[in-house]
Amino acid sequence: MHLIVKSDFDRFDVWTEAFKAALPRLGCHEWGGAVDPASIDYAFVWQPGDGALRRFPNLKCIFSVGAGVDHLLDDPDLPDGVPIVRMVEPELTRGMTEYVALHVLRFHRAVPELEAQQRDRVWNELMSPTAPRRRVGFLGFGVLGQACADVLGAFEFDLACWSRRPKTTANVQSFCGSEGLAPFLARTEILICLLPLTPATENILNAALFAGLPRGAWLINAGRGGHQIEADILAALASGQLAGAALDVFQTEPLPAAHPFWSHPKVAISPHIASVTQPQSAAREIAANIRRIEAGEAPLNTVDITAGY
Ligand code: NDP
Ligand code: OXD
Repeated sequence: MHLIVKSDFDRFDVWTEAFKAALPRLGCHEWGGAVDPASIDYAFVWQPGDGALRRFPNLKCIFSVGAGVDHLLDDPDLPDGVPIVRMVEPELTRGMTEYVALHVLRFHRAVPELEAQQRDRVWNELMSPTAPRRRVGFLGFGVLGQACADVLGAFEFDLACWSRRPKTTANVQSFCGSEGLAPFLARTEILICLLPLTPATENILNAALFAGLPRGAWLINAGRGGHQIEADILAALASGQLAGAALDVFQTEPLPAAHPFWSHPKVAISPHIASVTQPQSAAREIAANIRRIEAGEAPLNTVDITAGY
């Protein structure tokens, strides 16, 4: 069994070690190295490039390094009929819960304003409500959104979600479909985007959506830069419709040095590291899926190519 690896984030030797521990009989090959393409059974890739996976005629499965698969599905020349598995692994999920909890608490407890006051030596007793009176909403309520809701639920935030299909999670009000979006937005003070990037969700974070939020809402986007119209975020911050934004993803990455977000006092930037796939735990999940495939079973966490995620 042979796996070709193109990760971009971690060194090839880190992944080889992790795969060796998880599935010793799996041969690992570095992308771009000398290998017979016909010998490759599995691909583990991030942004392989258009048509690149077609070079491997005997692929049984493509594993995405990331949870998002837009980097694969935008290839017009993907091999036909090969299942794609997105990344679902416990440490990636944990990392996202940390990022989301950090920024929800930061906005909820007015940390940006308190830091500005400290800089100016201002003693102004800013009051925040407690969590049950803060309305937090998730755009996208899949693996990551649900794990974040579990963590925020421990504080008893008032939670809601918007997804394609209805959810029945305890203590999370469910909205779905286009008719559910307006009522979801109207009740959401802190909006968290954890959607996949698909034709249906591209540019969803736009002026019309911000206008549907209560005035002075906060935005957290850890989905994809393609979800956000950046000029609309800047306009909503200028008008006060948005009070602040925490952005981990951008239309262009790396964020260009001249972009106004860099120096914006109401924007917290991170360089697409809200959460990162961790080799040891990810290799265990991939090994489990390879064992399933080798036993004639369907892999878990496959992508619905028609839905785009
Ligand atoms: P899932 O596939 O588990 O969840 C996706 C959610 O989005 C589901 O609730 C789905 O609805 C909903 N959704 C999809 N399309 C629509 C639509 N048209 N209208 C309404 N809801 C929709 O994904 P994950 O939670 O694992 O990951 C989400 C995204 O997070 C990834 O695709 C990736 O882009 C991003 N990500 C970013 C990282 C970072 O570091 N910034 C790290 C990891 C992921 P339903 O439940 O009904 O299917
Ligand atoms: C992911 C990402 O999709 O890192 O996992 O963005």
